[in-house]
Amino acid sequence: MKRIITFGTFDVFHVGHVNILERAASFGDHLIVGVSSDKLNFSKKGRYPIYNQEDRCRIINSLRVVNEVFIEESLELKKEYIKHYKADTLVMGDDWAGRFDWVNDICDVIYLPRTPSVSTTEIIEVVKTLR
Ligand code: C2G
Repeated sequence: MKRIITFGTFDVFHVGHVNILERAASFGDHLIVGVSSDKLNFSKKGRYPIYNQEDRCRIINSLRVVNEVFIEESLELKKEYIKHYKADTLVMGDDWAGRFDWVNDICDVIYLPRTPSVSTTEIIEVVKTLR
């Protein structure tokens, strides 16, 4: 039984998120998702997500390929989360390529190509122009 872990904000859920979660799930038998907290998002991006962390967790938890969800409070706690959830493999999109290699002494690290031409930021920009 192989356990996969991945992390993300997954704000304004879109098909790029579906793709990475389905591909992450295909590497093992059990997919655990760390959903970045509202506070963590504010500290990284200088704004709060559109959907709050409870709603983002509910959306991720409702997906067929996802087995477990928790709130990720800090990027530095990766190893603690990996150990706590007994993950064998960390999967991330390649916008994070190389950034989590420091956990590779306790699990495998795989970066998958991002889905082109879709992002939460772009969706927000497009919605802003509608009237
Ligand atoms: N993603 C993707 N294709 C897109 C958009 C996103 O494959 N077009 C992937 C990202 O690479 C990431 C996941 O979807 O693996 C979640 O993306 P975000 O919600 O943007 O996550 P982020 O804010 O980068 O948080 O601990 C890590 C972080 O908290 C990641």
